[in-house]
Order: sequence, then structure tokens, then C-alpha cells
Amino acid sequence: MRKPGKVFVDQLKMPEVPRELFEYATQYEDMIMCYHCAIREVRTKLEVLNDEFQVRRAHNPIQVIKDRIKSPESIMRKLTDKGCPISIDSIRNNIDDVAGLRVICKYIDDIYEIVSMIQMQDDIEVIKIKDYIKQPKESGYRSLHMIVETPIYLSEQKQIMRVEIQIRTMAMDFWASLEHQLRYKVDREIPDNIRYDLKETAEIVTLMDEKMQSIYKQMQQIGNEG
Ligand code: 0O2
Repeated sequence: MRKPGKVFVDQLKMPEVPRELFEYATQYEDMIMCYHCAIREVRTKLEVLNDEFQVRRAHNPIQVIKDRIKSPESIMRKLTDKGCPISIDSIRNNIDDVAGLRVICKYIDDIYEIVSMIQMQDDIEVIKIKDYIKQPKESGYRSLHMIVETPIYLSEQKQIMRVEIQIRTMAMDFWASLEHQLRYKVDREIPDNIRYDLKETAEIVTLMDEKMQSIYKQMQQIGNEG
């Protein structure tokens, strides 16, 4: 029986995997390897689009692409919260964001442009779009989430993998990252006054995004006229 590799052991923060868990551990390790490959596939597609934009339109909509694989603790918590069984199949069937990419753009219009370009790609199937820009979350959180499926080609088979792409502006990312950090600092409900302040700052961020978008359009127009 195959012994689970170093990556798996490091992720679980275990000094050694007990022999009786080898089978589950290697299945988990295989699954995570596939999610890593899926991230690489989608990242390459996004980078290609960005390069094309830079050359043909002298504007690259993507500022940064970050990626992450959900931690085993976070996967377990999500399955438990959803009342789903704990198994490899259950992870594949019930969790859409084991593999996640975060695409940070400059302007709001860039986000929708990226969405439509992804929708046009033959080997990506868009499963779900959650537009928290048009309909922000109660917290004030804004971002656009896409769940997509993409094939990966292994030595003996093709596998269809699910990936979550979160697309947001730099300003949205600034708010979401700080709010996330602040929320994890306290292990109880955030008091109402702080919740209110956070929501108010989210509105300021929205205003800033809209204003920057409008300035960009005006500058483009001036550029075209000149
Ligand atoms: P992490 O560590 O970022 O992965 P579903 O499976 O569709 O039923 P899910 O996945 O909870 O439900 O969907 P949702 O709410 O569309 O997306 C959750 C992710 O969005 C979170 O991931 C965050 O990354 C982000 N997010 C959602 N709401 C907020 C918010 O109020 N503040 C901030 N900062 N981020 C938010 P995870 O899984 O919580 O964690």
C-alpha cells in the first residue's frame, strides 16, 4: 500500500500517518493533487487573457491572482456545518471551493469583462455565479464568485474538477481582507456598533470604486479624442 507523501503529512500537521489510515490518506492526497492541477489550469487561462489585453488594448484588467487550497480543518468544518458525511466523495460533491482562485482587478467593469471571457471558454463550464457586487452580503462584503468546472488530464484519465473564482477590485479586496482579519480576532459575535461601522466603510469603498471607474472612463475618452 502507498504511503502518503510529505505534502499530505505537512497539511495535516501530523508527525506520521498511522498505517490504518494510509488508504484514506492517499485518496485525500490524490484529490488535493487534482485540485492543485485544476488551479493551475484556470490560472493559466486567466494569465493568457490578461497578456492578450495588455498587448491588444494596453490595459491589463488583472492586478494579482492568488490561489489557495482549503485546509483540512476548514473542509471538515464546512461538511459538518452542512450536515454532510465526512468522506472523499462527500468533499467532491458538497464543497465547491476546495480549490480557490482570487482575481484582483482595478475597476468594476474589469470584473464583468473577465466573467464574460471565462463564460466563452470551451473547456470551462460555469456552474454558478454569485454576484455580491450587485447584491452585497449583509456584512457589506462585495465580490463576484464563480463556480466553474474544468478538465484536468492525468496519465490515465481525464477528471472534471470544480474551482471557485472570486473576482473583486483592489478596494473590495482591501475591505474583505481587513474585515476577515478583524472578525477572526474575536471569537464571539461582532458588536452591533462595529458591524455598523464595517458596513459603512464598505459603502465608502463602493463609492470609491464607482468614482475611480468613472474617472477611468473619462480619461479614456480624453485619450481617444487626443
Ligand atoms: P475561506 O477561508 O475564504 O475559504 P455555499 O457552499 O455556496 O453554500 P459558501 O461557500 O459559504 O456557501 O458561499 P459564499 O458565502 O458565496 O462564499 C464564502 C466565501 O466568501 C468565504 O469563504 C469568504 O472567502 C467570502 N466571504 C463571504 N462572506 C464574507 C464576508 O462577510 N466577509 C469576508 N471577508 N469574506 C466573505 P470561507 O469558506 O468562509 O473561507
